[in-house]
Amino acid sequence: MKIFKTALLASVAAFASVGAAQAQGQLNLLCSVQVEWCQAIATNFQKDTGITVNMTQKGSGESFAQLRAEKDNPKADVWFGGTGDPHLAAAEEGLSDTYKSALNDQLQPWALRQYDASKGRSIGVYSGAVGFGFNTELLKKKNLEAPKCWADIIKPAYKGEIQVANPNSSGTAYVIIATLVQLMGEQQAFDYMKKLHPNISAYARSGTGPIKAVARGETAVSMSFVHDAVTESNAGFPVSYSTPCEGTGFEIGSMSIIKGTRNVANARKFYDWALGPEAQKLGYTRGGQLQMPSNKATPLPPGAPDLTKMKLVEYDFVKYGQAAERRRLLAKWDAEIGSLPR
Ligand code: S7P
Repeated sequence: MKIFKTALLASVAAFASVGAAQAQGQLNLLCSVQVEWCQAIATNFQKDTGITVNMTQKGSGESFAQLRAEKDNPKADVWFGGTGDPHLAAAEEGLSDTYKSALNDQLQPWALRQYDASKGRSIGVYSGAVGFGFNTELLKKKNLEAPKCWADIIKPAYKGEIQVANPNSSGTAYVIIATLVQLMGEQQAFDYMKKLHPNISAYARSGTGPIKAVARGETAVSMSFVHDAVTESNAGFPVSYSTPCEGTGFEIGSMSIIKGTRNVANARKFYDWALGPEAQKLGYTRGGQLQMPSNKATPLPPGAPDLTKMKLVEYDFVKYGQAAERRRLLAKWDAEIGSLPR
């Protein structure tokens, strides 16, 4: 977890002379995208509005756990980013509040599906697909083919060569499990994960851990969001990606206002700002992130995976976002996969 007081950032110090005189209060932002993007939105929102942003960065699974723990005394005002399923579970558990932005009609239909599924307590801000990230140099050195299909990565040739996150702490890993269940059927998906287990060298804490391990050459293959593979490749690492030939799942990266926030007006201001076309460009232009933005007027970043060209499952966000379904699948994963000997 990283905590940032945006007022301390140099870029905001420059703004201080303009805006400090009309201080507009505070916003406590819980942010579940990569830290570069979190810092960019915190800095730019503060610059645009004069509202001081206190930003904490955590993955989606960990943010959800924090919100649950703080239910009676929430510290965060807005939760920005992270996979959609825990946002839906948070909505169902009464951890987030309803809000209808005037910008809803500028958004992609999938972003509004999240709004409808959460009964107005969450909205889609970006989307990204599940796939395989791989280190092209390491694969070559180990004489391994780049995986193309789910069927490939259970082959004995990949023994100990793959990393994925642990679904208890990672929203990304939960999306992967829900994808497999929807693609194969539940029992077949768990049988598949049992076959996959010997090929997994580590179940990482965060969803982006495995692709970073791929970039550093610590593992050959990751199960990840494929936009994160492009980010690593753009940073100069020998990383590429594929999306499974049988079809794959995707996230609706989401945003929610926290129930009981003491800064409701600032939370709503941030929510509207973050749905706007200019703010949505910051993920790529300032954060180097390559998700598909939810505002129709924001172009797909250059080189970003295009979900409209992929074979995607009909992801049932309502079912797999239900708190009870999430708990059930996680318990089953613990009992049948997480407990397997290593
Ligand atoms: O920003 C990259 C990204 O992959 O990280 C988000 C998410 O917080 C990952 O959380 P977990 O560590 O819980 O898996 C994704 O929504 C996003 O696309």
